[in-house]
Amino acid sequence: MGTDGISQEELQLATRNHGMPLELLREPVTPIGLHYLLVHYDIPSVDATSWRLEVGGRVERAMSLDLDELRARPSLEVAATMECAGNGRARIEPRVISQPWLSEAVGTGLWRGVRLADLLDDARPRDDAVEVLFTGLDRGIENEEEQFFERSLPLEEARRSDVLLAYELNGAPLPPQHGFPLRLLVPGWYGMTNVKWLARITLLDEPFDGYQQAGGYRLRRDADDPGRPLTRIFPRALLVPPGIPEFMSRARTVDAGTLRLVGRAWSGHAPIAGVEVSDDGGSTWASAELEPATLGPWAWRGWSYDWAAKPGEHVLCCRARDEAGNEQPLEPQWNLGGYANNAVQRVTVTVRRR
Ligand SMILES: Nc1nc2c(c(=O)[nH]1)N[C@H]1C(S)=C(S)[C@@H](COP(=O)(O)O)O[C@H]1N2
Ligand SMILES: [Mo]
Repeated sequence: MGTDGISQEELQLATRNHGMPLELLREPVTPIGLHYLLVHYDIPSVDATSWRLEVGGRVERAMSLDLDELRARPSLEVAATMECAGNGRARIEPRVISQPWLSEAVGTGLWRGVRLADLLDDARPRDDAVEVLFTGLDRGIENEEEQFFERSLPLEEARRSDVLLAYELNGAPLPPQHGFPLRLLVPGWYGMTNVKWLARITLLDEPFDGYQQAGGYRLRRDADDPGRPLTRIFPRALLVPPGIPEFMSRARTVDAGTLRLVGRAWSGHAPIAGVEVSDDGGSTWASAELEPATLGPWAWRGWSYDWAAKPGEHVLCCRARDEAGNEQPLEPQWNLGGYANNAVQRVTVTVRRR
């Protein structure tokens, strides 16, 4: 990362929006309060008794549901790893100014709610409906445009059987910061897809071209490039930083001997096919052992590797590849928004003699 100090604006974003402390990678499910957080505008104040979800647009039967009516419907729980599309941005050069994530914008939750597909079946989309727009209650100004936070999904994707309107996280009502009383959950897609504080679902007969779809969250070379939209999460592996940290640098110190390195790996494109570990900054690699996918297909996979830690300085790295053939690059790739940087993690470790 560049050595320039970060700007006041980046600091403001970084203190409002926190990452998951990497030691929490030890937990298969991220405790509430330690899941990463990203809020573009303000956390809205929501009165649960007057709140309603409106479903309309290109449907035969518009609907309006309160929280009790939603909770009375059949529900299911999905374990999903969520990651911000901007994760890794602070390691891209030249620097891209926005939320300066290093690699901690991730977490795994047990999300419970109703199937979006069931609700859509009841609302009966018209033949000309092509997209579903999700509108949150939070309002702000971005790119000089006043807006509610809203994003769309192709109708086909919205009808996937694991796409939820979630009202619980880890067995408790959604906390205010994660979208109380209701949020969208699209397992496998980058974080911005999962619209929080959901108020309205609108079936559209043409693609949505609002800011969060047409301006933000696209891989663009420059300001003239319309770019490609970000959708599914590219693979990443992270390791629990071993040993103890130095306060300022967070460089690690461990004792010589056999040390079990553990971490987790995920991809929104396909199941994880393998994880490799390097102790020399990425010159040589060895395979880690994958744990079974006990949390289901949308949650990260645990992995471990028994490292023969020899005295000296080492740079530990890990990298994942998925069954679709996506593999983490060694170096970041620049793009205008600083998105989807899944270059391998590097952890500096000093091994001391016992
Ligand atoms: N209404 C609304 N939904 C939103 C956002 C937002 O600012 N407003 N941020 C999005 C982004 S960019 C991310 S990465 C995820 C973060 O979800 P979390 O804060 O619950 O981890 O929520 C998404 N949903
Ligand atoms: Mo995000």
